[in-house]
Amino acid sequence: MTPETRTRVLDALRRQHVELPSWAFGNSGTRFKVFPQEGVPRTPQEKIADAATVHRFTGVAPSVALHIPWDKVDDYTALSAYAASEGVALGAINSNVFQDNDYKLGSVTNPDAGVRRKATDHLLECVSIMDATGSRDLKLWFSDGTNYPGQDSIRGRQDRLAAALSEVYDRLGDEQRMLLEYKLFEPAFYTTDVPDWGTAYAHCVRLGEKAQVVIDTGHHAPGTNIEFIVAFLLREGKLGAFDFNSRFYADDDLMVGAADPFQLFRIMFEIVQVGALDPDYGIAFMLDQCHNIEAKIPAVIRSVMNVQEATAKALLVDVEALTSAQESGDVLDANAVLMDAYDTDVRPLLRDLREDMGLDPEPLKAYARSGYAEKIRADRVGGEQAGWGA
Ligand code: PSV
Ligand code: MN
Ligand code: MN
Repeated sequence: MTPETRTRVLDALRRQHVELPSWAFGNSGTRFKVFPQEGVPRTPQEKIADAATVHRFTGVAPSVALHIPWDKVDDYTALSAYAASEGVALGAINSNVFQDNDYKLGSVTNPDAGVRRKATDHLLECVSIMDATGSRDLKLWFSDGTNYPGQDSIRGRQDRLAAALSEVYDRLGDEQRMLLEYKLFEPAFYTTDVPDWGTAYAHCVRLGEKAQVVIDTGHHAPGTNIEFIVAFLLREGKLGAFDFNSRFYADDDLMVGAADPFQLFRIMFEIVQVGALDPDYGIAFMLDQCHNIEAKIPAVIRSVMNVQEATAKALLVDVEALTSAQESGDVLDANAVLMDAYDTDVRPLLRDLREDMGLDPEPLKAYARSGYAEKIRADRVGGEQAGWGA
């Protein structure tokens, strides 16, 4: 690696931002069992404190996304000030129109106008919360869909979705954005109203430039080429954010980079090629994970490190050599250039980066030594521990 390459790569990595989800710190599980862990946060403030701890050890996770109402408080301005006092900012506001009994047949696409009104009002309330927290992004995911052919009109539901999105879009401030997340299936099993990037993209194009698509890496059919979607949306200026996680089967929400580090590298390569890693480009790189059996804070630290490793490898691709191999039609050489970068052990480089940033080069070991885990275990007794959904 030339000194120039090293400087370029380190500079880019120093500026990288990964946003943490508040819900990753709460108890979670499957529909079969939630295994509670000791020391788990009881309040939004404690979730923020845990996220800030991850930032203290990694240096690249300076914001935390909230989920409403899981992180409901009376005073969001005060919550924002609390986050700042812990050294982090509040990031995307995730709406939740999937956990009320009213939403059995859908939220904004429900055949009942009253339910649609309630769901849309929640989304509008989330924009008011963004006004108070200073958040830029409203993240929308709809569990809406149907289970049986004939259950409802596919076209009618698209019309209802478009109407709700447009009402919320009109409420956005100049600096605010709407991020629309798609998901192939679950909880609906026959049709999902926003099942894929094409549907999300089409709604966002109609809405306008403040609407962009979220790619949750776990929300595709097996074998889907996610980096193609990344490249396409980047080209159209419609990629707003990622929900990073990894999966072996469906929406597994495992640690990003655990199941398929090569896929993460390929995604990050599409990002770095157009300079979209820089926070000023406007893409939010968030995690959306649930740590069901592993310790939560170390799992989030590990995830951030996995994103950094994939990014470092992507930044190391010799683009000149790659372009020349591509232009001369040398398929094997082009592939070899990419694989050379992927096969590089970037861990020493990342250790140097952390030392440069005044951090311990080994975040997981430093966290284990810090005593934070013991402290939260001792402190957080009594009260109700937060869980996925509480
Ligand atoms: C849905 O599966 C999803 O990915 C959405 O982003 C939700 O807001 C999130 O999970 C909750 O974990
Ligand atoms: Mn998600
Ligand atoms: Mn998901």
